[in-house]
Amino acid sequence: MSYEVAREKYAQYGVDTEAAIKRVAEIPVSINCWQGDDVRGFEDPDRALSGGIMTTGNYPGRARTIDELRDDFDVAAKLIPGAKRINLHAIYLDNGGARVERNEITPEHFDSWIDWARVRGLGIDFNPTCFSHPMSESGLTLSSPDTAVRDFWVEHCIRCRKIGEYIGRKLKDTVITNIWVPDGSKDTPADMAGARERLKDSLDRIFATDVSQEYNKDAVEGKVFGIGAESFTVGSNDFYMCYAISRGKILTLDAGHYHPTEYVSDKISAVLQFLDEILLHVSRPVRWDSDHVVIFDDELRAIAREILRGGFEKRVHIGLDFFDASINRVAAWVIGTRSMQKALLYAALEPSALLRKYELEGDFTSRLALMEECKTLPFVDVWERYCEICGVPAGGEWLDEVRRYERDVLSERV
Ligand code: RNT
Ligand code: ZN
Repeated sequence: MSYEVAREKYAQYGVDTEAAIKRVAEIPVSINCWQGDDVRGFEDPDRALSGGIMTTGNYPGRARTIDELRDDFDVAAKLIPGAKRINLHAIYLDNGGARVERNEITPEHFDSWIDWARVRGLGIDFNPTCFSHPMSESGLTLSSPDTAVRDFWVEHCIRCRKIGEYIGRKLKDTVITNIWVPDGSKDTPADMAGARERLKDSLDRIFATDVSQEYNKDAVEGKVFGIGAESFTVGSNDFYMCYAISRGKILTLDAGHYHPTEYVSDKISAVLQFLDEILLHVSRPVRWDSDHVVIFDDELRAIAREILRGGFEKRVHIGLDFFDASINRVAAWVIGTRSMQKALLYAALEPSALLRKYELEGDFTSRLALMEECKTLPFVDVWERYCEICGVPAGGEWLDEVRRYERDVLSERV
């Protein structure tokens, strides 16, 4: 059998393929629900996406209801190996058809998600939605000079933390509630300090409410720019890095939120010297923060490698963040998440101990030689074995399932 041959080959470098599979199968990947419906949610799906982020494309079959989104997710999840969580945004509430304002959402609006997740053994993560709303139209939310606007979003975020806690308690799990706000400006601001002071103050107010850390952990996500907010981002990387360190919060690193020559893979081991935990938003920026579907590329492999080399699985939470409306959305979920899983397995199969030994000995020739040899080891056979153990299709035949679903279900959505 080809797997046995592969196992032998890896063993020659001191790598135990069975152990690698086991290790990776236990690392949860939080799948972003918003890939399924172009970040619309169910509060008011007709409302345009705003906040400087954008989906492009109009591939048919977008999920329009909570049931459709869940059905689509189920189809995708059956084709993805490994431990899964679902990452929800506040706008994905189950409002039973009634209009519920963001400063009025309650934990009960997520009861049906909890029941749904429980039977599937899925963990849930959560996010306040501080965009796509009249109160965010100015481009500023938590940093707005308008007290009413600020108060509105502070209340929303506090409620979201409580919802996170409620979900965690119900599922006997820890939810990560991640705050990202779109605040910034198209043109050069006159008072950056003022906006940042207001953001800091709003965040402090949000976190002043006591929420059980056992069931909910807070994360904060910065970025570099957004569409229509090219000149200034209030919650920049520096802002949130300092905020997270000084307040003991989880820092979220989104792969699309840095200058094009900066890499999240390089940041992981840096920030973990000072922070207990981080959350990743694994994404694929193409020329800008375009949120393309994640693929098995160099940076994805580097991110996974950095997590596994350091043994940081418990300290680095992996979340995905992409939204592509130009291809089959279920396939997008499968491609993106399988790619993440591939990268994790690929990283787990690295002969890290040997590489480190060469490095410490100053034998950079052997280090480079081994790194290059590893690239062509029979990874596919181990990957197929992993998929087989997880009971999901090993190769491209997963697409047949998605195509069948597209033909029978998605194409009927008009
Ligand atoms: C935006 C941030 C944020 C969003 C999601 C929808 O630039 O990356 O994480 O993509 O919350
Ligand atoms: Zn993100």
